[in-house]
Amino acid sequence: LTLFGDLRRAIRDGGLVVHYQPRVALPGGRVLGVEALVRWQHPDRGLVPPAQFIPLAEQTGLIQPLTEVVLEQALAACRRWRDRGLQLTVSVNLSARSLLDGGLPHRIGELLGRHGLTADCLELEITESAAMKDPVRALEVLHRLRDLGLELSVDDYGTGHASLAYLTRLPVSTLKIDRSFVQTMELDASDRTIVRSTIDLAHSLGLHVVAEGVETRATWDELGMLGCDAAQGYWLARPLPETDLPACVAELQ
Ligand code: G
Ligand code: G
Ligand code: NA
Repeated sequence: LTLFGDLRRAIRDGGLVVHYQPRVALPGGRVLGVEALVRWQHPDRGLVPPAQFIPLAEQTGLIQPLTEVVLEQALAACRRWRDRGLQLTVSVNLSARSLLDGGLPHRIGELLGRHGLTADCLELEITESAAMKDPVRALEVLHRLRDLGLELSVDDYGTGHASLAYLTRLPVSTLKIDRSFVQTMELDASDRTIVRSTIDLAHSLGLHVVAEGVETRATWDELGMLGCDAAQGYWLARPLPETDLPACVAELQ
């Protein structure tokens, strides 16, 4: 209960910070964009990881104001990077509840306008399981987001339980392979097979494919050989504060 009150206050009073992890093109190493990942700097508990407060926010209705804070910070950062000549697309994670929020497309349109950004600056990441909570309603909201001109991606691919039939109906342009397969693909033949077939599946469906959780040079090289389009992971860059991004991008190119 006290965590709920603390989280509500953090959302209201600027206690949440957003870090950004580069998404890097294979094989060249160009930085295509960044994923926004929220962190909570708690006054007593220190840095609370999202796995501990996103579920709470979802259960209590705080996810809507939390998502707005993340979108606001991410678009403000995108604006400032652009003003310095850095063209980065920012990807924001949407939770299941946000997928059912019929007012979200309109509010995102307003936010983009207020920051003087076009829709191609923003991508939204959804999970299959979030969409499956209410597949019909989720499709409707996703189509309206797509109509705004946003890019949409399926996150944590391979861990959900959406049918391929439903997946092909989602108006997304990118599949992100869950890091549980990528991290172990050098050691585990079946994980390597899952990664390889997901890359092939994505390309057969005309989608881009991003591997998450690249922790070694060997994994990066292997993904390049398998034709993966882009990657994220600690081997490339950790999630970083906004102001560290320009130097990190310069180093990666
Ligand atoms: O950055 P980290 O590994 O701690 O993130 C853990 C989980 O929290 C990830 O699964 C990520 O998708 C989720 N997450 C991070 N930021 C956000 C956010 O702004 N909104 C939502 N809904 N989930 C987020
Ligand atoms: O899939 P999702 O967007 O929820 O995952 C993002 C989470 O993964 C974040 O918590 C981020 O900090 C974490 N992450 C990013 N790169 C790596 C990596 O290479 N290894 C591990 N273990 N976690 C990573
Ligand atoms: Na994500």
